[in-house]
Amino acid sequence: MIKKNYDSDFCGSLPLHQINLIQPYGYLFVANKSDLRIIQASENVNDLLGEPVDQVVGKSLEQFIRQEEADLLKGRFGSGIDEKVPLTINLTRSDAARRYIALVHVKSDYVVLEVEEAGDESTFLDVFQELKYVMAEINRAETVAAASKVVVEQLKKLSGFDKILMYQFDEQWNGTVIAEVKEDGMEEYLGHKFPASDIPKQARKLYLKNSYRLIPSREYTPVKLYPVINPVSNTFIDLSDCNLRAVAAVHLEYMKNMKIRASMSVRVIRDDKLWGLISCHHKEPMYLNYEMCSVFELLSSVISNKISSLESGEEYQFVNSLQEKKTQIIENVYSEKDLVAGMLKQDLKITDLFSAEGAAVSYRGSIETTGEVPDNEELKNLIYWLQSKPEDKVYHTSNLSSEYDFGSAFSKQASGMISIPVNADRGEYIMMFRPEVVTTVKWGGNPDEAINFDSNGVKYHPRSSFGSWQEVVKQTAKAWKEEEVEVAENLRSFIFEYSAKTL
Ligand code: BLA
Repeated sequence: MIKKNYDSDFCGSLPLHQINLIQPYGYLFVANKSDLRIIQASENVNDLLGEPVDQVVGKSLEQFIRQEEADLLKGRFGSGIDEKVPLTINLTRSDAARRYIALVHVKSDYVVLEVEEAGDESTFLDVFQELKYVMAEINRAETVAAASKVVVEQLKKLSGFDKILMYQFDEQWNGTVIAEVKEDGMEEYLGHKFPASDIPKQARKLYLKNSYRLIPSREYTPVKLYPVINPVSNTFIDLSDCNLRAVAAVHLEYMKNMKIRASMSVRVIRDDKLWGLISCHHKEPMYLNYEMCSVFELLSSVISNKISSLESGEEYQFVNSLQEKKTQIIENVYSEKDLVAGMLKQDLKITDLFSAEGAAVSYRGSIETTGEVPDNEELKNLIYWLQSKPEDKVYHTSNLSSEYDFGSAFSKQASGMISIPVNADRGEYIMMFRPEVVTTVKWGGNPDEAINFDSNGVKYHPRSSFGSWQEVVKQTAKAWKEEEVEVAENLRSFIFEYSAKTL
């Protein structure tokens, strides 16, 4: 078990939205909604407009864009859409051939525009056919692994990134690389786990607002905003949904340690929750124009839907088979007119319902068992211990010895336990056991060294190596699924009633 959790404690509390700086691959304007007067802008607007920022601020955006574009922009204000909407603009002051994309964020008091040079007009059409093919390939995949492999391979072809991987979060927000394509000589992360603090919770939360995060070069000079304080809100402007937002220093160092200069990560969402990320690496700086980022965005929603439907399908089948087995066991109890015989003595036993290797039923003064279970004395002591738990709730663990002091003695056959209280006062329980499965977890670098503080205790650094670091996990069984715990709860209600009727 890894010991430290920097996710919620330290890394998770770094404020990302108030960084007040942007990356230099675009320009930022904040303007009044009423007259489009610019109230704040990034200091690099000089490159775009040929006027220093202190002269640009105070003027109206209408002085720089065409009237029809200004009208279109104003038209967006009342739409009620709170997502950033792209708008193509042509700057009247610059080379007429250059088109720009403005990402418009309509806020209650002002509007924020992120401006980037537009790509070649044909870019999207060029990739369109390729995209249709990729979408068909993704949809044909029959497993999450296969769909992930297709998406990383195809995105690598389309974008030219040196490495693309699919990263899936677990319940503790650690993540595992489940698909990877890369150039030769780059470190392999396939099958490796990374601790939650590598992408701490506030960084993960931003993917619910933004479908991707692009860092074209870690060696950039951040651009300040002018004036520093937003004159309407009198605070730093909230940049959380801006693509251009500058990058947290710790992550830039992380990229350096991973030996990459550019990165992009794209969300995979399931049931409104971040399921995973498609992470792209490049050894050299790599800029993707807005059109290409949109391709990633589109494929992110295609793969998200595919993964959702594959997983829902699997869950549906699993729940169905659990329900069928549960019904059969209840029928067995009725036909046998005996709880113990119905659960343990038929072709389909309660161990089959819970994919357990052993079960013990302590009922009406005796303990009957099937399969691999602790010995009788051990079972009795375990029951005393269970009596200290809530009497009206199923208890389950996949690491009994970490919760029950004497559990190590029988962890071979019973590292996992799910127990249904029938009548706790009388020590009546139905217990299912799963054996120990020793596993080796390959981490991308030692997770206990995920963050290292300098001796002054103020400065900190991410780990410097991502080489395979193995953790051997013992005394742990295959985890109980949520659906299995629910079935155990259903069964508890049935047994409770059955037992009351047959007293
Ligand atoms: C951001 N960390 C990220 C991001 C990724 C990772 C994908 C999003 C930005 C990006 O796309 O580059 C991590 N990248 C990974 C992992 C893999 C990968 C795990 O490819 C797996 C192969 N990071 C640390 C520590 C802290 C930390 C110790 O290592 C905190 C103290 C923080 N990571 C951190 C922060 C961000 C981040 C704050 C957000 C950076 C930003 O958006 O400005």
